[in-house]
Amino acid sequence: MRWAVHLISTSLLTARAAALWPKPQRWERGSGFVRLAEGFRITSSLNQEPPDDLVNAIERTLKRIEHDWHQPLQVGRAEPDRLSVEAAPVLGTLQISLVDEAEVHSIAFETTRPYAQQNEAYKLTVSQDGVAELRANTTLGLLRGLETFSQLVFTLPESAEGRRDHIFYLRKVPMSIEDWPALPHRGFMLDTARNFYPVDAIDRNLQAMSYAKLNVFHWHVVDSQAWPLESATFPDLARYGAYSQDETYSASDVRHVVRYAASLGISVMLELDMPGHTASIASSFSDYIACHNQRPWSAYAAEPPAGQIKLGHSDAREFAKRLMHEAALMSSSPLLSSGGDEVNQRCYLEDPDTSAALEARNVSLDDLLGEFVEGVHSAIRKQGKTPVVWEEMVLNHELGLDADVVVMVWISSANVRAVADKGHTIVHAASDYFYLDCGAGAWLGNTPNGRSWCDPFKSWQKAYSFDPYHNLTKAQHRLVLGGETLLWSEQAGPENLDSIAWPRAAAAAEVFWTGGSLAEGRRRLQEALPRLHDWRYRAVARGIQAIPLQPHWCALRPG
Ligand code: CP6
Repeated sequence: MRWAVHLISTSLLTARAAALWPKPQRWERGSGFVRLAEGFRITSSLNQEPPDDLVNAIERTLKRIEHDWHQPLQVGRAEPDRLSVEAAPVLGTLQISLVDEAEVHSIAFETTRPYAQQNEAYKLTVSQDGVAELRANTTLGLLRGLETFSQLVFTLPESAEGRRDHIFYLRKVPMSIEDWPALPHRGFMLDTARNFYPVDAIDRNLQAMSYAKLNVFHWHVVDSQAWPLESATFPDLARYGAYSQDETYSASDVRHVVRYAASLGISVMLELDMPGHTASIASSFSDYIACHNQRPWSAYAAEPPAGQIKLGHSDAREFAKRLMHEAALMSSSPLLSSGGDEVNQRCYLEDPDTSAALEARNVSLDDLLGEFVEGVHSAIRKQGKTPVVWEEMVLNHELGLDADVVVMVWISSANVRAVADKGHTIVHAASDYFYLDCGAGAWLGNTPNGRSWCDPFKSWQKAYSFDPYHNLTKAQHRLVLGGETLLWSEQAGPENLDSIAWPRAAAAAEVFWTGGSLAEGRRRLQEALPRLHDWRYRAVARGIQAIPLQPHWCALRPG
């Protein structure tokens, strides 16, 4: 009897793959397993003291292994065979090393480099002779490898005799992983202006991002409804523009977020969306804002309240440049966004200041807009950063922006080609794949049938089916920098952040890490589901209220 059980459970153990998310580029697997030694350690074989943030990452990984308490997805309620795991070879250490020790930098420093100089690649091997090895070119690569290692560890359920002592084990050994991201920009955009998110919610989201190897926190921090960002240069902005004085981000809050993100290998890309989406500036600097609160709002803005920075107003221009300068000093990403979406023409044409400037100088509205954007971008470049804009800045206006300006394509994935044809670097942010909800559409129900154009609810499968190179020529592939999942917050806040974002945002994370397309067969939906289901359980164990993808025990795969 015991013999029969042994056979069945061994086949269970070996039949089911180890689950990693995102999937590594190269992943060779054996069919054995190893048990973690009681005193399992992660050791550095660097000749020098590892940077503090790497030491912290190692300690976090060890804690995570103990706390995940993760059992593999199982068919029915059958248990893996405890005896065979107990008898498996023991893994005593994970040894980490850098390929070249000439330049050892903190993880935080690595996240601030231009993308061409960022390196997240790593190699991880687990043998049955007691040692696992993790090697990378950078501490950032080591961090990614530590995340991978933590996802390889499973915990044996309590035995039939009710024994609850921990046994941690790795399956599919010997294993060799060689991994690197297909694309350098893998982001999550959070809008903290429509509803406020306390810093602890942002921290939690950063953690979830790191579990999926996302590396950019795109912080859409202010908008027309509220200005929660405290500025040292213009303190009145948040004093009068925030929802309340309890709902602001102080300089030290921002420093905390930037530092915490950096420790997780995430850079913070701030966005100060302008000149549209800026009505909240009118609470403190009303002279700088055109068409503030003008009605009907739908004639003057994409969503209420209306208000845009006056393009021809020299003080307003100087104000915008100084703000952007301050944002550059606060943030860590090599990129900084000046927004530029949904600029409303009528707002400007009916504004006395702007129309006077147009007439006096005999220039077009796009001329003024171009001067405004150039001014703001020069402030960004002076700090060594690259400007980012929403697609309208190159598709709907003739501004003559430099080719190095990064363009976020959001209105439709169909617009990617037009942006590439203009030679701009692209970040995918298409509402038809990567919007977690439909922003103002979800709030105002802005069509006669009550639906917005980006309905319906998009499943994780929808994001997963995206091909980053769709409709681009081979020569244009180099223009694709990456992509983001976006959470607009007209109908989101800390209460539903986890459940609206996770695990859906992890699907996009794998698209941009692993690359390829469903058509090519590099990624497959059927193969992905059990791995993503597994990732979701780990996320829950780690404190993220991610929603289920299927029934707990369902062993069926679609198709
Ligand atoms: N706010 C800002 C928004 C949106 C954008 N910018 C938005 C537009 C359409 C949809 C969802 C969100 N709410 N500042 C567009 C980039 Cl469907």
